[in-house]
Amino acid sequence: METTDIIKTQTSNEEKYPNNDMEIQVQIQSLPRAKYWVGDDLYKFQGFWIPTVAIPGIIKFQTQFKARDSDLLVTSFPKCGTTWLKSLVFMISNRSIYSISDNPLTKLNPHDIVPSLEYNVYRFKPYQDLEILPNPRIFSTHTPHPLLPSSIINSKSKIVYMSRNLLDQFVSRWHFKGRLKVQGASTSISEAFEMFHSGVDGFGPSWEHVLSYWKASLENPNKVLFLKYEEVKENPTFYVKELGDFLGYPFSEKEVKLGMIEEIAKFCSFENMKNLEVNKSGKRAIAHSFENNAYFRKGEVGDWANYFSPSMAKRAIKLMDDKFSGSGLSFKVSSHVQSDKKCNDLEAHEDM
Ligand code: PAP
Repeated sequence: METTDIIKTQTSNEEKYPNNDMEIQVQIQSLPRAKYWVGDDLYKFQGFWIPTVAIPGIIKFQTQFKARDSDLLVTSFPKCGTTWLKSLVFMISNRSIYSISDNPLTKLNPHDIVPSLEYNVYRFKPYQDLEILPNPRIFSTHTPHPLLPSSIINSKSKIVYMSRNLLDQFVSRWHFKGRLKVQGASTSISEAFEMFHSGVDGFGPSWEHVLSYWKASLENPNKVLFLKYEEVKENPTFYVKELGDFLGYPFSEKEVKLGMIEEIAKFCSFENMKNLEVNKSGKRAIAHSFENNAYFRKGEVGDWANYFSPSMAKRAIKLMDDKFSGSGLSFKVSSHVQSDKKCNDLEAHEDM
């Protein structure tokens, strides 16, 4: 089955069979609930705040997914670089099939090539027959690590996680919300920030999500590769090679000499992906209402500084420092200055 056929099936299923499984709906109604600033309400599901619409898909993912050892799983907290990681994983693992100039990413948005398990594969029914998909199957999920099905944990499938400093993540989500015509459009950035800061956040608390994959990567580095957006941005070729090794698609000497690593890094770069016609003017093949260009905004490190008040910035940096303290995890928050200096600058600014 070709990628385009899979999309056609999913698209028609989405229209014909909205997920209205009564048993799951009843289960959801008994969970703690919170209003959210990005669309539908959140429910506290197995310890995390999950958007209503994603819960049925996660439950079915947990109970029905049968992992293959060759499966590749793209994982992330929303707005941390999922789209980018999908392109990289797809290009690296399919480079023997497609040329750089004529590959499916030139015609489809990365989200339509690498489907989300909770939002696409298991959200609608009848479900896509995953058994007929060729190896390597590549899926994505925002599901926190502790909620992943045992089938994935017990298989030799590979998990790659893209993390990002949470200040840029928040700003990216803030803008994305503006692109979706969703409820909560009247929420101010400072109100949204309070929810982010309290941990009542889609798939959050964000830091719990990040830490869950961070710990899994430390415990099992051959199974979980933990990447940071800021580092991949700084040295994409290094990480293309690293991903090739980790995923089981190492680059041969010949490929290295031919510049294949650089070509893939360049193809998947923000500038190239944003300017592909499909991403400039197309709409999602699976979720029709989404314009592809909503996934390519600025692609920078440190854009939060254009939106945060000094006190928001101070609180967010402190939050990250507190939550990640002792874990060995830290993030670069700016392309110019380090976090300590940024904090000092902010303090000076606020004292004025
Ligand atoms: P998702 O969770 O909805 O899938 P995700 O792809 O994780 O979104 O995040 C989108 C962010 O990644 C955007 O960041 P920004 O709002 O700060 O600009 C988007 O611009 C950025 N992005 C998308 N593609 C790339 C890429 N190829 N390289 C770097 N950043 C990218």
